[in-house]
Amino acid sequence: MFTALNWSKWLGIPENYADHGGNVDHLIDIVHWFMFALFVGWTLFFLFCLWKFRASNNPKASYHGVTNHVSSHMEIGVVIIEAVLLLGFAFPLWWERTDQWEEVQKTDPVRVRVIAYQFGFKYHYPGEDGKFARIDRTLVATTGDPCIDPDDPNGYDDFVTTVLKIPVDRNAILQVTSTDVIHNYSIIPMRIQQDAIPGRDIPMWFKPIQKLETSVVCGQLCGENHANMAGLMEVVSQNAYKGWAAEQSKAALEKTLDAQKAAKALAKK
Ligand SMILES: [Cu+2]
Repeated sequence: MFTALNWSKWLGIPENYADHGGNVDHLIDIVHWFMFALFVGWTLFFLFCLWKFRASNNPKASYHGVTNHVSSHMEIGVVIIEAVLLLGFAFPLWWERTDQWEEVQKTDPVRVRVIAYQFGFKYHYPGEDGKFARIDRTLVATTGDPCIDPDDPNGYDDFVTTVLKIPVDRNAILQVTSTDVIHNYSIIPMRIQQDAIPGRDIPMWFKPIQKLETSVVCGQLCGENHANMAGLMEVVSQNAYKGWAAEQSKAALEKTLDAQKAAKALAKK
């Protein structure tokens, strides 16, 4: 019944593009049905009180107050419904998500580090070898610096972009961090967000189910330009992603090797 009426559309919730997003929307729908029922119920009760206790009918104040237990029973009913929401929907949804963590690792997910900063996002990809460089936070040169250790061979083919590009129908694990204050990395069409905390890499994961070009935003008030802290995200076909990532990785590797050659030549002189 809930899905048939599709309240998410009614509520103006943007379209979902993630594998797990339907469950999130379902919960939002149920919570809104419940709030709607409460709103109607309390409004009727309020109107009933206005009518029943009107001055013309009750010229003398009663000092006994309510003598029946109807309102207590209603309160208990509300508590029960809230418990069902929490135990029957919210917790299982959370369980399902956290339980998946081990499984997601085995599915060859795309891994990207997300570096939030005042005021934007940068993305660090591990390159063709699939291995991230060692991260050394003491190397931070500018705000948003991914802090890649230049001496780590695993990082020779790592590349950094300003747009998040990931393939469709494949799990994505984003390791979210920040170089300055606390931000929040939020992708609304993917029904996911994660705080970006300096000094920590916190994973968030999802699986896009459709190609899409959308914006990502900062969901945590982080400074005077917070309102403009938005970036771009592209979900492309698996082939398009493969080609693009290989190209970026190759270019990064060539650049690193050229720089090393130049440094060696300079050292010889
Ligand atoms: Cu921010």
